[in-house]
Amino acid sequence: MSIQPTIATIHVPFDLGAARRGASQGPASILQAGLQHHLEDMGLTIESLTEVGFGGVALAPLDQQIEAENLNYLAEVLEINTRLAEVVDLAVKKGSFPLILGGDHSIAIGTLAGLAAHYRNLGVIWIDAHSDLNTAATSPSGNIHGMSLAVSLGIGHPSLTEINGVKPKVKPENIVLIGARSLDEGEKKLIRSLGIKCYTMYDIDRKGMANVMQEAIDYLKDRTDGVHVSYDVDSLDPIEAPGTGTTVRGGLQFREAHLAVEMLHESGLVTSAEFVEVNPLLDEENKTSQLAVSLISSLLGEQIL
Ligand code: HAR
Ligand code: MN
Ligand code: MN
Ligand code: MN
Repeated sequence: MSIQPTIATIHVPFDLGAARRGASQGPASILQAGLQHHLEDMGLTIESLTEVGFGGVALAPLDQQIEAENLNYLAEVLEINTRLAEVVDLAVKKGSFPLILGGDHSIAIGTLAGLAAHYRNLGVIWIDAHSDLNTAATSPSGNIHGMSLAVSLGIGHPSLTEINGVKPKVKPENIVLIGARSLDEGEKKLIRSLGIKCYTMYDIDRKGMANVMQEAIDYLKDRTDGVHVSYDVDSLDPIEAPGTGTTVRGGLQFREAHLAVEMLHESGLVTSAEFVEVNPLLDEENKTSQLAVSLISSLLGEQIL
């Protein structure tokens, strides 16, 4: 980002894609941890915040029911993501940098649906303990936050894969997974059969984060015309990020997590980002929300010196 665009902050207080409630309070908590001031101090222009939600504390059950097996809250996930796609699409049209705050990771469906029409080859860096490549057939839980990347590849319930028309939203060769350490059998098969680039925790241990990120950046820079960073905070070790619904031991350390986004900023490739799965109800003294603020700032160019 050589010319700093305006940041369009989009809040998505939604958690019905996840197993546990609370990620819906993620955006408010990240805001309370000082995001706005922090970004303003960095000299960034923040566009007035947009909220995509059901507006209200409790979610009124939708009238609409969709017949579907092992797809929890499909109607609600569809509704939120349809609306989110429109808001993201508008932000890109205005020339802003969309910064989406989740919410559980099912909202990546709407984010990518909103971005898709604007790029011929959108790159996606998916930083996550999981790959979110399940389908209703392979998911052990039926929770759609574990399926959002598959949906964006065009694999999943048609109501979801068809949001905003364009399908698929992203091509397998334009995706890089970083931090994976909890993959279901069906997901492993899909990663292998589609040849998706995947840096597991093993790879990060062996090569070091600096090498992994350099490889990821070199891989994406010639083949993509924009890069979206989808940052699931459960990629971090639970010691650093306890406030998230599906923690997995053996994750990214604080500096590894920051180095990844610092290098992404430096690459100049990043055109949008989302930070998801912050669950303040499970957090310890707002540690995870503060971490999110710090990671977002680094991705947007905050430097140590
Ligand atoms: N793979 C498991 C499932 O599909 C767990 C998904 C976990 N949640 C996330 N995704 N936070 O990144 O149910
Ligand atoms: Mn700071
Ligand atoms: Mn995820
Ligand atoms: Mn995850």
